[in-house]
Amino acid sequence: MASLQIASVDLARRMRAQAVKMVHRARASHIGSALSIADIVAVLYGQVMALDPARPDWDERDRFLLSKGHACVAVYAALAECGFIPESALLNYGQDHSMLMNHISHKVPGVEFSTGSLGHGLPFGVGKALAAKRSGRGWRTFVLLSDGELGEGSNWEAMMFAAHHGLDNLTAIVDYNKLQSLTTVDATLRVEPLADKLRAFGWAVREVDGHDHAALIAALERGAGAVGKPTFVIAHTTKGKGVSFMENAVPWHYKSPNDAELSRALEEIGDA
Ligand SMILES: Cc1ncc(C[n+]2csc(CCOP(=O)(O)OP(=O)(O)O)c2C)c(N)n1
Repeated sequence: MASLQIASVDLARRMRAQAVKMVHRARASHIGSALSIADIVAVLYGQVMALDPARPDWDERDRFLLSKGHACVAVYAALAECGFIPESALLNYGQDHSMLMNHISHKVPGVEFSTGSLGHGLPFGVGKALAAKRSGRGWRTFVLLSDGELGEGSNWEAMMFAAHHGLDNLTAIVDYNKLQSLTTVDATLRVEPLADKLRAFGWAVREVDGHDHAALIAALERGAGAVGKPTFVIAHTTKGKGVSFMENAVPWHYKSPNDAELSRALEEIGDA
C-alpha cells in the first residue's frame, strides 16, 4: 500500500481550521503548538506514510508518534480529514468522556501511543524501529518532537541507542519553532549547535523549512534517509503558523481564542 496521496497543502489548511475550532470550542490550550506542526503532519499523512484509514491496525503501516502530545489537535484533525475517525468526533474534543483527550491518546483509531509527558516518543519509536528491523519488516517509524523536549535526557539515550543499532528505518523530526511554554528555547535550555550534536550522536541530519511541503516530502519520503543510520530532520518552523496574531507569540501556548479571534483566525486560514 502506498501513501494516501492527499494534496498536503490543502490538507494542512483544513487541519488548521479544524484545530482552531476544536481549541475554541473546548476552551483548550496549545493552538500555537498545533499550528506549528500542521504542515509536517499533513505531509506525513497525505504524502509520505503508508497507511490504510479503513484498517488503522494494518500490520504493514508506517508508525507515527507525536511525542509533543500537547499538540494533539493537529493529529486528530489529520485523522478526521484522512478518514480514520468521523469529522463529528472532533466536536467532542476535550469534553468529559470524549475519546479525544487534550493530550494524544492511543484510544483514538490511528494513534499508536499516548504522550503528553515529554521525552517518551523517541525512546518508544526506537523500540518500534528495532522491532521492525529484527523481524525483517519494511515499515518505517516517524517521531515528531518539540525543540523544548530535547531538554529531556531520555531523548539523548534513545539517540545513542538508535545509532548503535543502525536504525535507518527511523526518522525523527524536530519542530524547531524556538519557543517553549513561557519563553524561548535559548533562554530556557539551549539546544544549539543542534545539527552538530545530532551528527556527533551518529545520526544523519537534514535541515528544512518546516512549512515548505516540497522540502518536507524530499526529506521524508522513502529512500531520502542515509543507509545504516537514523535520520533527524530539523524542521524550522513558526509557532502559531498561519494565524498572524498567533505567530511567534508566547501567550498562544496556553490561550484559547475567543469568538472574534476564532473568526479572524479562520478568515486568515481561508476556511471555506
Ligand atoms: C515531562 C514534562 N514536563 C513538562 C511538561 C509541561 N509542558 C507542556 S508543553 C511544554 C513545553 C512546550 O515547549 P516545546 O516542548 O518546545 O513545545 P512547543 O513550543 O512546540 O509547544 C512543557 C514544559 C510536560 N508536558 N512534560
